[in-house]
Amino acid sequence: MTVTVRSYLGAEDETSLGDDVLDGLTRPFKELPPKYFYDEAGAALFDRICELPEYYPTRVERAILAERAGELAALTGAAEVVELGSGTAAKSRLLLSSLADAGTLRRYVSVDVTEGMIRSTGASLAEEYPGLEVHGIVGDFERHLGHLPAPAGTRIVALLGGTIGNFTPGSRRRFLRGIGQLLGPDGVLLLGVDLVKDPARIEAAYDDAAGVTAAFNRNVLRVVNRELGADFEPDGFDHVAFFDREHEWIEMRLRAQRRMTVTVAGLGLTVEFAKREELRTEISAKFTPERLAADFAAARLETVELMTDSDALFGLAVARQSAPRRFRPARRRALAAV
Ligand code: SAH
Ligand code: AVI
Repeated sequence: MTVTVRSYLGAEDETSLGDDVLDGLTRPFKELPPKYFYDEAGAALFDRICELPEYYPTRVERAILAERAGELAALTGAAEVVELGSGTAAKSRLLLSSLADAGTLRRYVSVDVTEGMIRSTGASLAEEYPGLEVHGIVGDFERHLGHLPAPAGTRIVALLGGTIGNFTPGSRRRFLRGIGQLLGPDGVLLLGVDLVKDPARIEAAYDDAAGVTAAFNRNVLRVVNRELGADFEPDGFDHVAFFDREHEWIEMRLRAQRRMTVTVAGLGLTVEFAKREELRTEISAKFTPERLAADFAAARLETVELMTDSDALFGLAVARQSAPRRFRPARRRALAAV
């Protein structure tokens, strides 16, 4: 059994948390990046979200994969799955099993900020798939993809769960462009995207009756308290989730119940919150096939197939690098004549 785990999170990441929090809390409209939700407690809360009746993305994406994983294995003949933001890899096992059955699977590479998850999932996968090489990277997929090992053969890069929706539009395209460069000539991107639908359905998924998403949202304040010596009172903030119809994304915010002064000792920072002032903690963009195609085009990718469920709730896109642009002699001649 070969499991290798490398961590690229270190002192500079505490600095990067500090910089992000300083930036976010001093903006005219306060915000914090969603990647800080996922300490061990946040990761456990996310797992509970995935089981909620209102949170359809996990269930539907799993069903699509269960139906189509065999086709994906046949289409790609992949030797390697590189999963970004892998979490517990619950759904990726469907893909790994199909590739193992097809006899092509050699290596699974996971990248996640949550170390415990990388270690425990890596150990379980190595046991479940005898002969599988497992390489775990504890790191930030926006900064550490340069540490991926060289490809072990045809690659599938998987970004599941709708995580791409947590990027703002410009960084989303930049990120997809970076992923394109990891694919090589034969590799594909497998991208889970939540689709635009009735806003009430989306809002319910982010504001569940049991209050698990609210606890997940407030957890980011606990992370900042612990890591940067802040004194946020998480229970002094209300969970807010609403669908922004113009941008077609859900926003999660935390709304101060009263006027508050928060100190972030590690940054020597004091922040004032007005009563009902909101702090944005996440956007989760929802896609149409057109938006996805435009993002892919901007990232020099093209859709091979967009697999969806019969209610078009969620999509699983297969994309590859677009063919390089052809040399156009006629246009060059015209330019030369000017
Ligand atoms: N892919 C899983 C988990 C999705 S939750 C699924 O589909 O269910 C998002 C995952 O991405 C979490 O495990 C979180 O720890 C990880 N994550 C979030 N931001 C990250 C970042 N910047 N770099 C690496 N991992 C990140
Ligand atoms: C990880 N990510 C895709 C989830 C989402 O749906 O945007 C995180 C989440 N936030 C609230 N519920 C789940």
